[in-house]
Amino acid sequence: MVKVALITGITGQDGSYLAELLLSKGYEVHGLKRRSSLTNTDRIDHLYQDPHAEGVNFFLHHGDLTDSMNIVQVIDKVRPDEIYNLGAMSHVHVSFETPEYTANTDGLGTLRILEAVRILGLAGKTKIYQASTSELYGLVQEVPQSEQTPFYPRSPYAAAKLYAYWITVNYREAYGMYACNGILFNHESPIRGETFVTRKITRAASRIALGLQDKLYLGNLNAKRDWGHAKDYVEAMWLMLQQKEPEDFVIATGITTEVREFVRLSFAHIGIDIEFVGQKEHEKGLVAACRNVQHQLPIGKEVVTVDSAYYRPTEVELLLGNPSKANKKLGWTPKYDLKALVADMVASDLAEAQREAHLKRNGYEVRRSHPT
Ligand code: NDP
Ligand code: GDR
Repeated sequence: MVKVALITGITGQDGSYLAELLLSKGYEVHGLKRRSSLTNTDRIDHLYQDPHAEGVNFFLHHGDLTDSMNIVQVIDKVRPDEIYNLGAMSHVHVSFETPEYTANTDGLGTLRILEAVRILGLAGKTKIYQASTSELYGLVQEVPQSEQTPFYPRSPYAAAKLYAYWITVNYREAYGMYACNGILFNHESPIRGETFVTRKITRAASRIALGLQDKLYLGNLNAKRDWGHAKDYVEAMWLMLQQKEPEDFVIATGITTEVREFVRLSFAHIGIDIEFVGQKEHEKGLVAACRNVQHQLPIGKEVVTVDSAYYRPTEVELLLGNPSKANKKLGWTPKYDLKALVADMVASDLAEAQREAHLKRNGYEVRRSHPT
């Protein structure tokens, strides 16, 4: 029997890698896609199949997590064996500007999925994965953070995800549903959104090295994150739905790194050594050495500047996960370390910057959005 999966957030970073993984395992994959005025399917275009062809096993459905009737209809039509609820307004800083929308999508959206499965009588059939987050830990209560560490959310995003976490636990306990939370720490990749800090850094370092950009503006350089690779993390999502009993799991590498260090590693990978001088909002990153770089940068040039516009009203300073339970029960360990992650992201962003530089040299204007 072919297994059927429904992925919300299929057009996002994790949705794309998870869809690839499930297709490689022989699943029929369905995805919820938002209507947008410009195409939002760049990350999954390589998976597209002509619906008129024989043996199609990849399908997209228009929908939105804020629309209960739509969710009920899609789940009724697909009747999935597994639902991966990855759809969310996932940017922590933006959630301070759109708190109500974030609560509706990230919090109530999860309820809509659970309730749809229940009222459609699929509670005994459909397994549900909820994309929970290390942001739940927020203000440090304990390090490293495990499944037992108390939560203290520090943003509208984290507060919405806290509701989603507990409603998932509640539906599991109240209705015996196979529903579980993956408490995933930060995971990145070459297709990470350009406004998350890692991708903003690898993209800017590549463009600065090729003379396409002058400077990189960042917020809090002291924050520490436990960064892994999204490819490893979608494996863990799948494993969580293949167990006998539904349980919640922390997924992390067990190593934490400062934002400042991620900057250093990314530039160094390209051949630019950075020296940080000054403190807090006056801190700057200056070129200390420049090797094998196409666009030679003068020593002492300021390439990183702190801009307090990127500070958050409340910050999560330190995340460090303890993945022992996932190591033991799921047999999960990450294949990528931070160095390999940086190498993968920089290689991809350098290639993109080279394409951009080539077009520019030949007189073509490259219209790109400028991430903040
Ligand atoms: P992305 O921001 O890359 O993708 C989010 C996805 O959700 C996109 O497909 C987006 O659609 C979709 N979406 C947003 N709002 C709605 C809505 N109202 N209805 C339906 N779909 C919607 O996130 P990631 O892939 O990085 O993360 C996946 C999930 O995991 C998210 O829930 C995130 O909060 C959570 N998470 C992520 C971590 C990480 O480090 N990446 C760590 C822990 C948890 P569109 O493309 O149209 O914008
Ligand atoms: P995060 O990721 O908030 O951890 O949420 P992000 O990459 O946005 O920030 C990480 C840390 O870097 C600091 N920072 C900056 N962040 C951004 N975006 N832009 C900047 O210029 C900048 N300068 C410094 C931030 O203050 C923060 O401390 C991600 C998302 O994927 C969530 O959906 C997910 O739940 C968590 O990871 C785990």
